[in-house]
Amino acid sequence: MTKDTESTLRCGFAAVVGRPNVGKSTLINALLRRKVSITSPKPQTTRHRILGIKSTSDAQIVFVDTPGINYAETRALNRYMNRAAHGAIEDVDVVVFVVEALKWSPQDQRVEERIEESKRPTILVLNKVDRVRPRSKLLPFIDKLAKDHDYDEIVPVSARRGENLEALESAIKSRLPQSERLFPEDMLTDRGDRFVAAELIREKLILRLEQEVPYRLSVEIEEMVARDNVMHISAIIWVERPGQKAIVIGRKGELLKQVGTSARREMERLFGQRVDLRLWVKIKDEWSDNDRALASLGYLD
Ligand SMILES: Nc1nc2c(ncn2[C@@H]2O[C@H](COP(=O)(O)OP(=O)(O)OP(=O)(O)O)[C@@H](O)[C@H]2O)c(=O)[nH]1
Ligand SMILES: [Mg+2]
Repeated sequence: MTKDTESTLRCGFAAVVGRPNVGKSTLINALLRRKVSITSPKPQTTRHRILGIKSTSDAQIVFVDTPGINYAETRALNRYMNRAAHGAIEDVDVVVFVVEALKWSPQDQRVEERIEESKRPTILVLNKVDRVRPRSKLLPFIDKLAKDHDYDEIVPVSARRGENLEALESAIKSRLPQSERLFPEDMLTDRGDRFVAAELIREKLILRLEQEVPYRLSVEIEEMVARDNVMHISAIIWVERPGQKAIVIGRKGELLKQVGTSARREMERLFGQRVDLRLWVKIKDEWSDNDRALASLGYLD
């Protein structure tokens, strides 16, 4: 590539923010066509800031996935998650504010107020338009939002079906500064294999657990070593109470076994290697409301 084209590259950070469960992580995965962030039908799945890097011939968009902002929960873990999201808003070139099409809740309103304070260029994404029937209902919704707020652009999409993602990508790109690439062209995320492994286990757990249990567990990779062409991984699932431990293990260990099998299969695909996965469930009293326990489990600002 010549110097000339290098200097016309547009590169920068785009934070994807919104209340829990609107589809932020699904959207980033769809834009990258790779899974860099876990997703689930339950709110508060993402707990950290995670970079997803998209390099094309004329741009590099560094998407910042963020935990869903939630002002109702006040546990230490939740405060950590809100800080992670707020911090992302401050540091980026563009804010991609995600809501669900045809829904505008008081929670969305509060997130918007926070974004406004940052004075960053903001693109409003109306996600899940595949659920809107008839589609003509979208127009009045868009008109009203455009009238009441000051967005740089409003883009309806379906992250799940991959609809209208090109329009969103160009809206983001056009608001990035001209600069050299910020990361190597082949780099997809800032997160290493250990983080990815822990997140995949957590995703499989969230999918199978109900009520408060998904929110009271955390996964720690104890060991991850390649030996004889096999990746040996041993992980601890931390919960807060004996009752939660029993639920995670399941009758005759059935739930834990399913989680292990499904996480292992996905790791093998992702790492391109055989995986031997061992899971242990342990109790750490009230870890999710204890700053020191959080830090020791990797929830560090
Ligand atoms: N119908 C439909 N469902 C979607 C779409 N995008 C995401 N979802 C679903 O919405 C749910 C939440 O998706 P996530 O990507 O985990 O949402 P999130 O905003 O990252 O959630 P948190 O990390 O908890 O803040 C999942 O069940 C997704 O499959 C979409 O375009 N259409
Ligand atoms: Mg998420």
